[in-house]
Amino acid sequence: MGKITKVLIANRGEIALRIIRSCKDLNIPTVAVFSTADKNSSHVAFSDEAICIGPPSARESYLKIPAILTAAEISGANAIHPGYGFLAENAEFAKICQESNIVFIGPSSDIIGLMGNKSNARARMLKAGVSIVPGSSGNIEDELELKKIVKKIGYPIIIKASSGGGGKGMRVVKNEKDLLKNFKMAQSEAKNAFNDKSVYVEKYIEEPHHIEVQLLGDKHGNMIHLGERDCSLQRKHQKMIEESPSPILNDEKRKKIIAEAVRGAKAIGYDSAGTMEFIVDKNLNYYFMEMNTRIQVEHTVSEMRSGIDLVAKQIQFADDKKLNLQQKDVTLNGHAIEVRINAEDPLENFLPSPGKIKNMHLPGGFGIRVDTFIFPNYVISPYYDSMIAKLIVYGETRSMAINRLNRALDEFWIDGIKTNIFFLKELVNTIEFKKGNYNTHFIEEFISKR
Ligand code: MV4
Repeated sequence: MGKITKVLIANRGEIALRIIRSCKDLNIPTVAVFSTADKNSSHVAFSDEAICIGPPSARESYLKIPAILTAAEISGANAIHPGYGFLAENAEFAKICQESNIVFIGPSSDIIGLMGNKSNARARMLKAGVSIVPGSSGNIEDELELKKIVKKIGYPIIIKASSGGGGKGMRVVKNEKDLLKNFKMAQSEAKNAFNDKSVYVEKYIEEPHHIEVQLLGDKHGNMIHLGERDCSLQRKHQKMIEESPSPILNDEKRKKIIAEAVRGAKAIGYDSAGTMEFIVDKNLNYYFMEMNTRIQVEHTVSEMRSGIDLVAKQIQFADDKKLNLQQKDVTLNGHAIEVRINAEDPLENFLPSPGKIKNMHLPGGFGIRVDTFIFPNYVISPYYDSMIAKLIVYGETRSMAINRLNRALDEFWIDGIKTNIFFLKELVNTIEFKKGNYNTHFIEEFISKR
């Protein structure tokens, strides 16, 4: 029991620190890896050991598999947590870890590979009895097949890259005259971006909600869920606000979506923390879209409602430990909302705003959690993602959570760089947000009207 003796964190920023904290709670020593741009970063300061793995460019550091494996070998780490982004959903990396006798903290390489191909994931979920968006039963090979499918489901349709996901390489087609042109463009974009030209087709759902279910499975066949999150408030496929429970679901629909998510994950023997993503239309018809096989940015929302440390569970399950709770032991309390604080300028089309933080103040008090790696005099690097903090609030009710979110945003100040804090304040005080009356297009509409 307990083969994991030291964890290497193959990531940076807030999630690296988040993972270090759970390791400390579990009494597991940690090894940070860092690029030269991150030598003064919090994850380096708060890990037990730290190893420089390369220059600033992610390709030459956080994405460089040989450098990371060498760091594991030098430090004697026998497990790697990939966080999110970078190598988190790289099936090849998970496989190499396995072959090197290093525990990859996540699901097996095979599962990452299966769910990483969005068209195969669809087919697998259909087989498991999960409702999927009407569309092609696999990749679309030629124009004849394309026309047959479109005739069956009708316009509008969306063409997606099989190796894509998270919004990359998608094209919406509204009528016949644009069909072939878009099909060819989607194929060549997919080839360029993912080195795989395969695409598939779905009925395009207008004004949808993006609702996802948090799952937790161990290697002994046990699986629980921690409810859903509504992640519809996003801009250019970057989520900005996530909340749980979803303001649009009634208890009956919620139960059904969650039951399908659990069924789908059980069907593939899923054995880590994972998320089933659904798209939900105005009439609350819901369809499976993708499965994320990593810990997500917004996992904290579910932690806030359940009191369960998802990262600790991930580590324990990778270490073969059994889930020590049943679904009936999980209570999902009240309402939680997360907002992402980014170093960017909402008045300049959200242009990244790296630079030195002169001074800052973080909010606190009852019902507030801030996950961040920043501190006064820290220099935000231009090389990485612009997300610098997550603010998560809890309230007994949605309106209490929104009040508390306002209180916390008022206390949150960062001097020296531009951030989206004022934009978030405007957004959470719109009538639409307060009513829970929004969909995936809301932020773009809000921007064009302000
Ligand atoms: C869709 C969709 C409508 N219908 N699929 C966006 C993220 C990725 N997980 C899939 N996404 C979507 N898939 C069907 N069948 C709408 C989106 C979508 C979107 C699409 C185009 C432009 C902006 C969008 C914003 C949010 C969601």
